[in-house]
Amino acid sequence: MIIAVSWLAVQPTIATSFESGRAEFAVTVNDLEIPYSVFALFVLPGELLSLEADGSVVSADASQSAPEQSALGWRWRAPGSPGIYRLDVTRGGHRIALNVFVLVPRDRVRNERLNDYLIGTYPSEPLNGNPLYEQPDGFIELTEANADTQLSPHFRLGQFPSKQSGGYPKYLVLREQLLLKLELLLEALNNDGRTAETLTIMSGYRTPFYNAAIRNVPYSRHVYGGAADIYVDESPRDGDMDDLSRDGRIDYRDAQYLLRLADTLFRDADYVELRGGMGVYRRNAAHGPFLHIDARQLRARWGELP
Ligand SMILES: [Ca+2]
Ligand SMILES: [Ca+2]
Repeated sequence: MIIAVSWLAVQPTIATSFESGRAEFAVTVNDLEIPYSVFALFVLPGELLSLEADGSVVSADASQSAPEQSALGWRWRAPGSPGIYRLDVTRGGHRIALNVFVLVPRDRVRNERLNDYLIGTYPSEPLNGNPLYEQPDGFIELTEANADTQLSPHFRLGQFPSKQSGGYPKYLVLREQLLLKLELLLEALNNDGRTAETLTIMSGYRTPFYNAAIRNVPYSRHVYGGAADIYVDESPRDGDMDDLSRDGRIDYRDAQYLLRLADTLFRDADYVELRGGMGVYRRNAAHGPFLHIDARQLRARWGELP
């Protein structure tokens, strides 16, 4: 008994147990199933959303148009002005909060800038005619005031902007499928005994301007809001990857650990829509080891593979 007490006494601060943020039910928005208690949607001004939920859909703000229910499900027309709006989906005592970002339309970009923020120029034609590589229809406006807005249970808007210099407002593009992938991977990580509250987004969205400045290929998934370069930085929280592989070293093998975890997870037939690319990167002078992950719907693997 004495031994047990002293063993407890030397335990480091016990991390709070991970909560997945999964809701008691799911809502399907424009064919995308969302199983989380909070999630973001990115829509154009006046866009009509179709929601299927075994519950009620209500506007959190009475000044917004009210969702309408028909035999086909719920429909809601987004407001005409860019901003963040709230829809609540409720069932019994449970709720899914949808943070709806009404985008600033692309036609407001002038001379490669949106307000003063440098966007650059997108390729005029999508890659191989693939609609995933069409110029984005609009941009999320990021301000100091809305940077903490939750996009999903463990990710916030302020984690994703392009790493270029320049003040607020900033503008970015994100795809809901990327957020789903990141949440699922984070949950798998915690289920595998690596307690983490979020993934560190080393690079999320990149403007075409910034992407060209770092000499990346023009059709990078980052410029379409569908990719993130990630690492896990929880213990120690030192701006570098953690020893996920538990071999006493911080190197590309820790990114390989993440790749293996994601590979197993997204092999599941339920996640066929979330298929995509992954690349393992070694440490260099500019960054530590990391994993690139995207939702390009085609399987691709590169870098230092396991
Ligand atoms: Ca670390
Ligand atoms: Ca390691």
